[in-house]
Amino acid sequence: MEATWRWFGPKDPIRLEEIRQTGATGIVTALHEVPNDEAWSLEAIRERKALIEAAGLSWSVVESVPVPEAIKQGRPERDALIATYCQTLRNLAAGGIDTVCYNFMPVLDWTRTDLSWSLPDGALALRFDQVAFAAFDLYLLKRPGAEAEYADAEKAEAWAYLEALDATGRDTLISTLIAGLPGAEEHYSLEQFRGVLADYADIDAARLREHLGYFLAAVIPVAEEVGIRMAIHPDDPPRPMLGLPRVVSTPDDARWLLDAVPSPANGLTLCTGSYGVRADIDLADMVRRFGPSIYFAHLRATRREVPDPRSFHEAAHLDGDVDMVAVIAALVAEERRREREGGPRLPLRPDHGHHILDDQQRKTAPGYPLYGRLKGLAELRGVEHAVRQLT
Ligand code: DNO
Repeated sequence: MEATWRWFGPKDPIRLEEIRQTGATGIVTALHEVPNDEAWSLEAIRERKALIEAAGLSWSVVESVPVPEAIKQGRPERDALIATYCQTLRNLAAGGIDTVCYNFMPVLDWTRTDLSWSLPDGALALRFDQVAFAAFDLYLLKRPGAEAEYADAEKAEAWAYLEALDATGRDTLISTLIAGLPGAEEHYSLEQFRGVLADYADIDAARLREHLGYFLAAVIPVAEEVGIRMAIHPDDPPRPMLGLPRVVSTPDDARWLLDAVPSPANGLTLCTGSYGVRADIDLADMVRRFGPSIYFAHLRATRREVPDPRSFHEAAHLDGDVDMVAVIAALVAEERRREREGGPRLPLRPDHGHHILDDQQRKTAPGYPLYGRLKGLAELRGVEHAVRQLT
């Protein structure tokens, strides 16, 4: 498998020369500076690729070509935006890039309530606290209809949580949830956020799935024609949020997606951190079931909390609820099949990492520190190495 590393472009405080020493050989990046409704030019793609190659690395995966909200909402302007999306895919293929990660989460990309939660050893982790989330939903966002979705005990707990926060704490919670985490290209104020939630008033899971199907029917044939593999990233967390539907949360959703437009260009990102939040998903089994359609892997672990398993924090890569050794063993088996039958190597990246050691002095994006990810990658590569040797 190809070890890769997410790099946010020339503005990333972690330099390509440093990434070269992590053990990664591939880069995962995007032209983050291009607005979501514009095509990426071939020239800009070539320029970014040359920069990466000058550092002795290769551009393995695009993460992400973002899907504009109007496409997710099925608005009339979606056809023009889908044409722009396809142009980006054509330009990426012409530039020599063949794997594209994307997601179809309405409004929000990945979501956490705390970006620097202290672990007993002093490492800082990302966390999703259901109580903080409810406090935001009920008393800061004041979402219409929210009151009816929570039990009285949950409301009381959320209220107590809110009361304990000062003004700065409340602002931090709001911006953590809606101002956009790295890689999420949409950023909202509370007012804008209420507006965009209202745009989804009539969009339930069935309609969102229709919009996803419409997008796939238009985009996958173009991707197939130019030789791009599309790898959809699952919802994070994998469940509906704030009254918004989500349709890429389970193995059944993945099956639906692959069957909607069967094509070698239509595939998955296996994110063990996102799918792994659900206790009902066996990730190694998912690899065995969907192996040939997995075009990219995000390896990361979360730990569900007690008493409410909807709360979780990001654990060390080998120390969460997911059986990472079993997942890597299944991925190695799939990789060997590809070696025999001639398929693309699987790019994987250590997804997220704790902020440890000097990470706590350097200003890197939440979840994307240097040493924390380096440690995660070293552990994952160690497991892969051992699995390969012993099986
Ligand atoms: C978070 C990332 C996501 C991911 C997108 C893919 O760390 O895994 O932002 O890049 O959902 O489109």
